[in-house]
Amino acid sequence: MGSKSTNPLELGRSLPVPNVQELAQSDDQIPERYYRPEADVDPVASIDEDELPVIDLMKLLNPELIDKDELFRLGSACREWGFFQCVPFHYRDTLDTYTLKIGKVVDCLYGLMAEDLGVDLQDMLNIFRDQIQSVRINYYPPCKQANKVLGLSPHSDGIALTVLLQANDVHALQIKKNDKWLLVKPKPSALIINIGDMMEIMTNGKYKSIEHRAIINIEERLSIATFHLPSIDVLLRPFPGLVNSNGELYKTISAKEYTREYFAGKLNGKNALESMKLRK
Ligand SMILES: O=C(O)CCC(=O)C(=O)O
Repeated sequence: MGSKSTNPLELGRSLPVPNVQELAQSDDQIPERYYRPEADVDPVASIDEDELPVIDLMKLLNPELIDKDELFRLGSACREWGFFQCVPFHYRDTLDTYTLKIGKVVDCLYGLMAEDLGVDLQDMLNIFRDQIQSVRINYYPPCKQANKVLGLSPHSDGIALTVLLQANDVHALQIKKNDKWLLVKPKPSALIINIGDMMEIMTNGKYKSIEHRAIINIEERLSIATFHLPSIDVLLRPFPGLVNSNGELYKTISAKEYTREYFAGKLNGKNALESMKLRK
């Protein structure tokens, strides 16, 4: 299983934005499009309410010596949180080497997820044989009116698995948990992993693709998101064995069509995934 660097841009892309570095340096008013009054009033979880599950990759890397408790924790994180942090990870590379290493971490996670779900490993490997990897570098400028704007609107990811690295020590990622926004404070050198919409469909809703957003701070912030999805011709449908008496919960759709629909929806909460549900 390897990651293929295909350019999926012809299927859609994030909205183009003006140069935010210039914007941050100017004393102009914040443009209307960035104002998000709800950012200031949405319910936010209290600081110590919860911590994103931490998974120790070292305990899971050797297939002969997998720590079953750690595997159980990984499975629960995917089912109950849709997000977890992986330690340890040391980032001192060029972007090329970094994405290559991330592809390997992700391949390893697919194998572990197959084991957790009771899915045939070969079925999982077949889906991701020619997987596509794409990278987005997010720059969030410093802002004096940080509480009035959002850096990234609430959305779930329209892919299978995302790996996020917060490149400096400014916290801004918030995930929706129990109807409140919970601020993620990753451990030093942790990768943040989240389940995307395609994985939720393929696991028939067992793993959760969770809404998240990024706030703005008075300090600048940089994050690197690496997205992984199956080859665009793959049909997204539940793995055999994950459909119980409730049947399939989502429409069957190709990765290509789902990607088109996702981008047409313009980062709007979980709308794209909701529209795939067979029962509301
Ligand atoms: O910068 C972050 O923490 C969130 C990034 C993100 O959600 C994305 O790029 O889709």
